[in-house]
Amino acid sequence: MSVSDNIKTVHSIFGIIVAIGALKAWLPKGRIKGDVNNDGKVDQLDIDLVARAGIGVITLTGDDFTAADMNDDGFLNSADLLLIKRLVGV
Ligand SMILES: [Ca+2]
Ligand SMILES: [Ca+2]
Repeated sequence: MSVSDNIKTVHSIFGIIVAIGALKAWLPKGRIKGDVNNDGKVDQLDIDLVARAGIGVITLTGDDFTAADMNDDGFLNSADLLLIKRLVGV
């Protein structure tokens, strides 16, 4: 592999990272990841919301969904519940 091939590889990897960054949903300024009910703190109430959304009892949309989707994979499930529980420390 030549130097120019290496540079091309680096460029394409960078391009993929930029593309992933563009697809990722970003929270508006001031909104905290995990703060699903938007009260300024991440606590048991937010854990309950993620748990209920994860089993389909409630539906989260927009920024609430983005705040709840702890691992940014576009789904709400037990992985997000685990991450928010870790964040809260329970
Ligand atoms: Ca909250
Ligand atoms: Ca998720």
